Amino acid sequence: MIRPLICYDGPMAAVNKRVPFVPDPSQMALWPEISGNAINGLGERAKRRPSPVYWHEPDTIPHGPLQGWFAENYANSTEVVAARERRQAVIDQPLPGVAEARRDETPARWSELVTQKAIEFGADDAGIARMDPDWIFEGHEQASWDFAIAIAVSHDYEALKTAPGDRAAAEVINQYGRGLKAVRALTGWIRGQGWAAEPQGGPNAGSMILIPAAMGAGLGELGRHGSMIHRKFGSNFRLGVILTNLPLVAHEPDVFGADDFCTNCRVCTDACPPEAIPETKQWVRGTEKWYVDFDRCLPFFNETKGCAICIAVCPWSRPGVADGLVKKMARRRAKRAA
Ligand code: B12
Ligand code: SF4
Ligand code: SF4
Repeated sequence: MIRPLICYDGPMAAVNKRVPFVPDPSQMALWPEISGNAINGLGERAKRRPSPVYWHEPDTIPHGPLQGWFAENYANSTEVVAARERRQAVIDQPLPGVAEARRDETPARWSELVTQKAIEFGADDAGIARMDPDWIFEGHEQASWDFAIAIAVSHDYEALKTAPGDRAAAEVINQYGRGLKAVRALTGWIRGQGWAAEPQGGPNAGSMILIPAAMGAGLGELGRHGSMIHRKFGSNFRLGVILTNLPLVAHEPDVFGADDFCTNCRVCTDACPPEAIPETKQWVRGTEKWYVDFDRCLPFFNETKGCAICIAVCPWSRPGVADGLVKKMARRRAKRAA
């Protein structure tokens, strides 16, 4: 029996999952010997930093040639190409140097100012985490940063729910552009106050993994689909980060019940055409967490201009739903505690 797809009426809703996805042989001819799951540390119980797996310099990673295949497959849509050009214009804007340091504010006041500025510069939400060097990819060097400011920008749901396809792909790139604009403007503002700052946030992986920083900054929880769930935007958002030594006060993680909800929901698992989303948490580099099977996801992702079905079908993503689910999960916690 095919399970119904809840909260989703995009084109893949009609896909019969009994017809297995068969990747394009021209893509698979570039597939390396090593599994991406092995690079990610699937099954490893000891803690270690993440290894670069995708969206790095192509000649430094085994799956690098597949990034070229993705780019060729991506270039046949005018909507997508135009969105990429707009995003590149943001990346090409130079950043200012670091001015003389202002020391007239308290860390609490700087924290208020940076979160206000992030919103003024176009972010939809922002939070602060104490920097953890374990978020830096293996083999990457980074200065010693004290804080990671994480920002979220939501996608337009009407565009995202058409995933996979050109409209959703262009929307993802547009939001990368908006996120980068906010990240770069805030980086410039912090440098203008006299403190070092560096932008992170795509479209390539950069030097760090963004999700644990954003979780630490209170932007949400990790969902079964391997992306984060925010209490307002659900899974329907992108992340950016600013690393800085500006003295700040870190926020608390925001645990509102998304992880708990995922335990009894399998909408993304059922909707993923290559069946890349396992039913249970897995051990990965010393943490038991939700995990997406890289070797299953990537071929479909590459052939569908970035897929995104899993974040589109997630019940938390539909506008107006997340608030009610937050309340429902709070009631469930209260009942369990009674
Ligand atoms: C490489 C990459 C991919 C690769 C491979 C991902 C993978 N899981 O192996 C591919 C191309 C398949 C991919 C697909 C997608 N991606 Co992607 N991806 C990245 C990128 C650039 C690096 C992540 C990475 O190297 N993962 C490999 C290893 C580290 O994965 P992992 O161990 O399973 O860890 C994952 C999570 O568990 C979490 N994480 C890492 N360490 C830890 C530690 C702890 C304690 C916890 C709890 C979690 C956690 O982050 C990892 C995210 O992949 C990040 C941006 C960044 N710099 O972080 C975006 C990013 C994770 N992707 C994102 C998204 C949205 C997607 C897609 C939905 C595509 C789309 N069109 O938007 C799909 C989702 C499917 C999936 N597989 O996750 C967003 C997530 C936003 C959100 N709401 O959380 C990010 C943050 C980009 C951004 N700037 O917003 N992605
Ligand atoms: S992005 Fe990957 S994990 Fe998500 S639905 Fe598509 S193939 Fe599945
Ligand atoms: S679709 Fe369901 S299981 Fe998947 S991430 Fe969203 S809430 Fe969790």
